[in-house]
Amino acid sequence: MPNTILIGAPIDEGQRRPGCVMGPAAYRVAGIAQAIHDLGHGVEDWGDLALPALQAATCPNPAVHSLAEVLGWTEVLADRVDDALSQGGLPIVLGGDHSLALGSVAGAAAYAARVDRPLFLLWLDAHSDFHTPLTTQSGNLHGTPVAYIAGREGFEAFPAFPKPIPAERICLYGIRSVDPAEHAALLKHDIAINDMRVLDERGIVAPLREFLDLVRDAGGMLHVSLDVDFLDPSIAPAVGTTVPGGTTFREAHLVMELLHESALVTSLDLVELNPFLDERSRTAKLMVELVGSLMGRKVFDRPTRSF
Ligand code: 6HN
Ligand code: MN
Ligand code: MN
Ligand code: MN
Repeated sequence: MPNTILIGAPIDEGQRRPGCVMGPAAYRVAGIAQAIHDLGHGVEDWGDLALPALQAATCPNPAVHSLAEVLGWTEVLADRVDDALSQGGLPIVLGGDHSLALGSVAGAAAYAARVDRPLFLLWLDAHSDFHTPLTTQSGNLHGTPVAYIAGREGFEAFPAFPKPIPAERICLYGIRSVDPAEHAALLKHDIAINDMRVLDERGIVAPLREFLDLVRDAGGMLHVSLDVDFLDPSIAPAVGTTVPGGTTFREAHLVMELLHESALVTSLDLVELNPFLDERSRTAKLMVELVGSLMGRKVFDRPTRSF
C-alpha cells in the first residue's frame, strides 16, 4: 500500500454552523496517524492547508455565501491532492466541511487525466450534494461537489473541472435526503443512486461489489468521500446535518473492510466532522476506527478472500 499522506483542510465556509474548522485537529488528537502506522503503513502529515489570498467572485444566486473562500480552498486543495498522488501517496483529506471535495476530487481528476486512468467516485453520504451554485436554496456550497465533479453547468466562477467524471462512474451510497432540484437533476443523469431504501432491501454488500467490479474492470482509480452523516446520528452525533436512518456501526465498518480488500481506493476525504457537536469524542474516534478498517484492521485475521 502507498504511503498515506494526511492533508488538513480546516474549511467551514461551505455551510453556516461553526466547528468543522476543528476537524483536522480532532482527527489528530484521536490518533489517526498512529492508527495507520500501527497497521504497517507509512504516514506523512503535511499539516493544515491555509486559505490563499482571496479573488473577487460573484454568483447570480444571492443565497450563495463565502464563494471566494470556497474557491480559494478548491484551488489549494486540488493542487495538494494532485501533488500527493504524483508522489505515489494515498492522500487522506481531513475536513473540514464537504465543500473541500470540490478541490480534492479536482486534484484526483487532474492526476488521473495525466496518467490516463479513469477516475471513479464513491460518495458515502446522507445527501446527494448535487446542487449547483444556481440551484442551492441554502446557499451552502457543501451541497454542490457531486454536480461540479459530474460537469454540470452553473460553476462558471470555478476553474473548469479537469475531466468531469461520467455519471456511470459515480456511486451515491447511503443517501436519504435529496432536495427537489437535486432530485430532478439526478433523474437526468445515469448516476448509481444507492439510497437507504436500496441498501435496506439489497443489503450493504451487493451494490458496493457491483461498483467495485466496475472500477477494477476499468483499471480505475477510486476516490472515496466519507461524510460523517453517512452514519446514523445515534453513533455519530458530531455533524451539523444529521438525518435519521443512517448506516449502523457494523454496516459502516463492513463497507470499509470491503474497500480494503478491493485494494482500489486511491484517495479519501473525511468530511463534515464538527467536534463542537461531539459527545466525548465518540464521532472522531469512530471515524478514525473506520479509517483503520479501510487500512486493513480486521476483527479476525483470516487469509483475505479474493474480492
Ligand atoms: N453535505 N441539500 C442540503 C443543502 O443545503 O443543499 C444539505 C446539504 C448537505 C451537504 O452533505 O455535505
Ligand atoms: Mn503543486
Ligand atoms: Mn456531504
Ligand atoms: Mn451529508
